[in-house]
Amino acid sequence: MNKIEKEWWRTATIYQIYPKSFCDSGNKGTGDIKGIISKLDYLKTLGIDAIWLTPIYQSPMIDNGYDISDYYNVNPDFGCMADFDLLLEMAHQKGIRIILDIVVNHTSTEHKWFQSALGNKESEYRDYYIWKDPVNGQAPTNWESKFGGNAWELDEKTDQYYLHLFAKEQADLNWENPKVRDEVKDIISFWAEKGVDGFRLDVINLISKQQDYQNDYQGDGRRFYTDGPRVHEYLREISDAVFNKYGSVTVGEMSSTTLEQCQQYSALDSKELSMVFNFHHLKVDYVNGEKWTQAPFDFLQLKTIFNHWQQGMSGKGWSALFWCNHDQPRIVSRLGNDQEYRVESAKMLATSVHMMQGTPYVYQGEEIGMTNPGYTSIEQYRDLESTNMYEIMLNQQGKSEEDVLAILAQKSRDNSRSPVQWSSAPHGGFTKGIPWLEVANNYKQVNVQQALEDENSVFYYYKRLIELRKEVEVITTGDYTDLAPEHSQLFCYQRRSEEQTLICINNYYGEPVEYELPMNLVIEQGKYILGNYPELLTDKPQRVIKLRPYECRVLLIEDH
Ligand code: TEU
Repeated sequence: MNKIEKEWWRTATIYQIYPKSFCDSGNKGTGDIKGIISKLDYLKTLGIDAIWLTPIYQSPMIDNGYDISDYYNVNPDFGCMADFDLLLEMAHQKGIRIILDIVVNHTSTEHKWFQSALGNKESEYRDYYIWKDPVNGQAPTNWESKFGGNAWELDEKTDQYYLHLFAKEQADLNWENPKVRDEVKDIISFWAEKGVDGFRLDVINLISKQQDYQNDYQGDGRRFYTDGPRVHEYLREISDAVFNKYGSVTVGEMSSTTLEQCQQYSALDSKELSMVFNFHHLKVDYVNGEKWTQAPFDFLQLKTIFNHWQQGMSGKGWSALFWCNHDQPRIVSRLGNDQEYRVESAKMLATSVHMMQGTPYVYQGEEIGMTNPGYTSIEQYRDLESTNMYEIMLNQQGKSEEDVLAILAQKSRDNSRSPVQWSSAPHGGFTKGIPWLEVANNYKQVNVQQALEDENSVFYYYKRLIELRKEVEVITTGDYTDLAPEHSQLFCYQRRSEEQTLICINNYYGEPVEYELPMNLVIEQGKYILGNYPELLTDKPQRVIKLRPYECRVLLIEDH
């Protein structure tokens, strides 16, 4: 595995910023680039190696920037190009790399290409998008948009539909058209030339659609465009032309994908991408794969998925390790205990993925154990997916408003988009104005200022996780074995390399539990290198361990 030592991102930790909710330098009520610049020293203290910025480009913000109308200019809500250039320069001065979000499965319908193509079959940009004639007076296929409703919208002037896998304001690009692929290369090259260090590729495994556009009588249509027929060809083309030319680190967001596909996307020869996000572990609280439901999470399924991917990607591909992002609820509320055991369970959940092989991503606020905001009325929500689904669940599925609001409080993407809580000042110190989205009501207790003043805070625990990845080689190169796959509350796995054995033990529940370490482990040579009940670190490891509620421990055995 000597290739692993070579690339910086194999031992790095990447921090995700959703600019709209990160820090407002003024009183607009929305975050901006100047606000990010003001927090670079905080991020340096945390010890992260790179920042992934979600889209900062010009956009009507229907989908908060994932609907891009101009790839070459900064959204004035966030600032100007000079602000970005300053952020890039100052981040680099502090040894922090910058990764930008590239959304090229679709553009905004406000983009000049789409505006030219709409209502005009002769436009030079018509074939940049996917247009189909009606079938029996209806949409060309029965595919569903991921935000609810049909995935096609009629252009009445030309009596053709255009495809939109997401909102109708997000028109899918036609990657079959080489001019589209050339435009994408130009966009990425523009930002790479400025010194951007890498790119996160939004739903990049959806760009190649099966060209027969048939109805789906078994599902919502995703099987006809997910990991499609030419996706690897397209990625190799872009990689050769741009990513490998600039040495960019790349991470692909893979929607509904498979292990085999991800082994290919992130193969160690980097012909396509450096690494991939997959979401299988974040569907264990879905009922029959349906997100908009309420259910306790399936713990055994979670461990099975982790085992499948850790063992499957070992020596073949490279995973982005994460719990949180701007689309997912806060993990401490979702799988932990955001009340009595908020600190312990936040640390335990972090440990259980940060000791795995891959590159960990920390989402803004996760490092201080931020929780879901607990909204109680639809007026508090801003995300179009959530407001669409509110209407659908209420008016098409017949659910009660009480049930719908309970589901939104658990699953809405706004759960992760409430502003970062910097201090106990009004609105958590996020803005001097009125925030675009309400701050969680626990900001006086849960905030960065409090965390920095508490040596046992979640913040300093994340800082230690980030350091350990650089200090302990087995975390990066070791194999993976689940030591208790059937255990109903313990997630306990082993990482092993030639010189080191690491045991990561996590109690996922609020009840105490005993665990006996396998006899073949020479624990006399071991020492605890991390734990979320601080006093244990001086303990001498015992064969039988008594774990307290949400307790985790990391045991390292140096095999000399
Ligand atoms: O997300 C794609 C994706 O898979 C999620 O949108 C998921 O389908 C959705 O959250 C429903 O659970 C990416 C971006 O991360 C997301 O913010 C964008 O809305 C989406 O693509 C469209 O660009």
